[in-house]
Amino acid sequence: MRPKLLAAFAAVAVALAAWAAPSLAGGTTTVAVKDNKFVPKSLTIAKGTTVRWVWKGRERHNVAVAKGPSRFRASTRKKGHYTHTFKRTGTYRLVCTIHAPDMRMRVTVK
Ligand SMILES: [Cu+2]
Repeated sequence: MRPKLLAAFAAVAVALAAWAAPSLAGGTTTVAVKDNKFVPKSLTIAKGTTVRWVWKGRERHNVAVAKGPSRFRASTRKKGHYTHTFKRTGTYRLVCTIHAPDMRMRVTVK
């Protein structure tokens, strides 16, 4: 393949990689814990990204993995925050066990 063509392909590959990975690995993404929903409800992150849940509502909530490649759980609280670094790829279905199934979110780790 000619060098110029190869460079063009490389540029496209870099652009596609940037598009497919909205957050940089090692970065932090914030999710608001509200009454009674997570905002945003769906996230796509790169492996190694930390998600920080920040309690914004007035009621008690928790965060628990209902289904996913690994399990973690934030205890029930009214305020404060909880962080988790996603080290395994896959789809995580999270719920607040008090308000499930309505209060749920999905995290896709690539
Ligand atoms: Cu809740």
